[in-house]
Amino acid sequence: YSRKIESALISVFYKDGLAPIAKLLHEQGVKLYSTGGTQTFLQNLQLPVTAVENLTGYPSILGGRVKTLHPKVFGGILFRREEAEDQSQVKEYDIPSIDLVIVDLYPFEETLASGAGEEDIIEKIDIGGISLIRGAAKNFRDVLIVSSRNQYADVESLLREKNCTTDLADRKKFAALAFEVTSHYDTAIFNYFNNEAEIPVFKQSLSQTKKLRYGENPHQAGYFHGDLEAMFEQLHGKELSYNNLVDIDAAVLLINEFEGDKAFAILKHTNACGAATASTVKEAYLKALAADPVSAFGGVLITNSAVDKETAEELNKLFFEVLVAPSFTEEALQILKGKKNRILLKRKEVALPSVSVKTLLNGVIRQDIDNRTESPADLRSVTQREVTTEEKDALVFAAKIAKHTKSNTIVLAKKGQLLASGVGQTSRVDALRQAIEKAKSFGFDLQGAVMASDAFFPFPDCVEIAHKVGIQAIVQPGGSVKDQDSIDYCNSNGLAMAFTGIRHFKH
Ligand code: 93A
Repeated sequence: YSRKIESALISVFYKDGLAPIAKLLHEQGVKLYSTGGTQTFLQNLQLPVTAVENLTGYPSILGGRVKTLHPKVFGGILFRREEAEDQSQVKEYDIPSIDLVIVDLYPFEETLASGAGEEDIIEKIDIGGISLIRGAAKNFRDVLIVSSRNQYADVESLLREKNCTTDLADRKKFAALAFEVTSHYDTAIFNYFNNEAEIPVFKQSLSQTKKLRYGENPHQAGYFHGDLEAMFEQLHGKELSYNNLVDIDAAVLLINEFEGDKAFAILKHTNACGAATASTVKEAYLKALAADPVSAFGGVLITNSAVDKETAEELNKLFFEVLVAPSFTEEALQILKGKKNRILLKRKEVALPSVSVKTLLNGVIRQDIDNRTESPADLRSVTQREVTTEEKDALVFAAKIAKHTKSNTIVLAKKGQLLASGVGQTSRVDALRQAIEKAKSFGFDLQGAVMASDAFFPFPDCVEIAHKVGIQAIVQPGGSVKDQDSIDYCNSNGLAMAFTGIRHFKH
């Protein structure tokens, strides 16, 4: 299966690096066919070359869209050299043999990356070139394919060494490389067309990069890709850090749950250590702070209402990292600007993405944002004692916080106030124990408190423990095979429990 190359078709987008191999072919007596720009390039090297138009009898037409797509070209590449019928047909139609094809495709990906418009991008979808590659690779028994300028050096030394003769293994190796090139090329085109797979936030994010002082820790480099100024106006304080951004994101998503109520939340490491609703922002803040004044130190604070002077005076007593609010009164700003580093962000009204993305293994996972929020109507009483209207409000409040707390979580609350939560525990019982202990340590009486869980109770242990500390109403998604055990316990002890049917894992 040794083959001597007698003729070659060369059609390359980028001409650099082509000269040595073209000269070698000429020296070895190989007849050269070529397309427009490549032909000019070869002629400038003083190499004799036949225009592919002379072969086909057609000029390059449709602005170059059709230049090599012709039976004389593809017949010359694809005919089986040892098949009698193929031989007689190429003779009949006067099709010359093409033993080597060198193609470097239109740069589709490069054009796309350059930010070119759709028309330019579409024109860079190579049709003839990719067909030449596929045809020559398919006929590797007889034809050698060079499918990228990256292969010039290898192929040149091969041809030099063997005086333009190749054996089957060489040709098959280059055929494999060719299909790698074509599949990569078509995948890029597919990705461009496949809007489903597009990540709109990503597209926008890639356009702006901000180097952060560091990542999660000082020995990690950190960057933010996106437009922070579209989201916030920084009114005061030091530069936002990586961890600030992570917490602010969690804070924004949490506070968005409390539309309509004046709400305040304090976050540490993405979890709320305080959250409350009230008739004034000051009251909401004080209720949020009361849940855990220890954790609030250095926290990220957020409210959905204007920060006024009275609230600012209270806030000023706390050391905190960041405060996010839709607006600040002048007097409030005067007070809060008293501390140099304190970051004050005025939040603008912008829509948030509907997907979240995170790197994982050697890829990226993407999901829809968890945009299901419980309302009183979602709560379905499953116990003999139905949850009261007042309990419903407290349960919905607690469920909203549970949704934004790291799993496994249990949230304990009284109407409009987070009392304590267990966060990121490996069992739900641990989360509940943590929450109870914490609430008690900050002086809360859990009599009449309510409990929310991010996921179902696999056993009745949680309701038992909750009951023992005075919790009266419970909300959870439901769906465990042992749901009935928890329901039975509630029924025997006068507790009310509601199912939502909506699980809120957060990892
Ligand atoms: O527009 S095409 O898809 N139509 C063709 O028939 C065709 N034949 C070769 N593009 C075609 N090519 C490509 O032209 C090659 O893949 C190469 O990238 C380029 C070389 O054109 P020129 O020699 O005119 O610079």
